[in-house]
Amino acid sequence: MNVDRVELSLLEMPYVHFFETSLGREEKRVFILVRVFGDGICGYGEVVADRSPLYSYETTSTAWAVLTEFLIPFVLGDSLVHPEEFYAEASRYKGHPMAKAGLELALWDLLGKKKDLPLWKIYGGVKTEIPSGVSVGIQDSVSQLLERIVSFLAEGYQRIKIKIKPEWDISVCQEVRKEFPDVALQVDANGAYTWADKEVLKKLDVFGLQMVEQPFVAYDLWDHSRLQKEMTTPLCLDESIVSAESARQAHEMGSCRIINIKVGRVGGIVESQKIHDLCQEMSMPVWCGGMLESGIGRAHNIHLATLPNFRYPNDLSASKRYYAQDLIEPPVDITAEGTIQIPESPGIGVFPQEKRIKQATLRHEVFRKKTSI
Ligand code: OSB
Ligand code: MG
Repeated sequence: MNVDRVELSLLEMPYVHFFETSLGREEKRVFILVRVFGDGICGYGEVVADRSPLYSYETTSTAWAVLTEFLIPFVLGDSLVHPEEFYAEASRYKGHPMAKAGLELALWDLLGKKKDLPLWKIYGGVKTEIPSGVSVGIQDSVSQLLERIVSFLAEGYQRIKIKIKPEWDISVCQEVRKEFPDVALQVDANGAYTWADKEVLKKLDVFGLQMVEQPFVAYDLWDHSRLQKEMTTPLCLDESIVSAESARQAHEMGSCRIINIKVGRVGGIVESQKIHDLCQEMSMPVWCGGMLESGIGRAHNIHLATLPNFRYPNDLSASKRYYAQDLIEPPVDITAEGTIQIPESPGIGVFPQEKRIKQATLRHEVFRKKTSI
């Protein structure tokens, strides 16, 4: 695949409703959109890094710098760039998985469009629809949380995930369970607890949760393994799993029983597939997490989530749950059964709306192949 031009755009999109986790409250999303051009075709990718290093150390500024200085020059070199080749080359550089993933995703979209195949077929996906869950942030009051859950359930979502943090945990779960005794429910702490909170966390076992996501800080596989031994509810790791190797180690240590795969967190589709395949061998189910992506990043996630070992509802919700107007047509919608149908058009299978992208753009830069005379 010949790439003759790469474009980066910094976009800002307001959420329809603020999103609060143990990391803080956000009213809008700032992220980088990557476009790669080759033979007149454009491939799109999204870098999920945020403005601030809260979820992980990456930011829009660090990703912009790593893309500009290291990753884009490789893609614009004179070789033909297959996304797997890009993955191998990008792996020489330490860290910065979100920057790497954004460009790799754009190359996959370009490849799909060139081959005239939707990405799920290239990845070996096996599903024509995937189950949809919704991640509900911390609200100003429990009654507001309950109201939001009612409306999401009415839309058909198959499971509810609520964000927890110290002081917004046990009593909130109690209220939610009282109101919705049978709903598929899970919680996500984004690393807000420490071993000293073990007794509080163990109390979560009474609520029949599908899983408890990332109670401790990302690097801490050890305390997760100690906690998992004392809890009946499966632990699910998000931030801790950064590669297939860390997935194997988490499995061997018994640090979790379920893994959340995010393309950005692990550095791209190739690494995501490695994690998926390894987890399948280890009988560890996975599901697809989200980073409140625009429809472009979400479309990429949807194709990935068609692989067979994605066995729980994903954090892949309808476009309108995040943004008043998404960047793609058609928007992502969920069926009455709470599923998302997989697009059949080539590449990401949905159509980015350049006019809307332009309206949301704060900064734009074009990188071209150096032409030799
Ligand atoms: O931990 O899963 C998380 C959003 C931003 C950062 C971290 C997380 C989340 C979500 C939202 O839970 C999932 C979604 O995109 O719907
Ligand atoms: Mg999470």
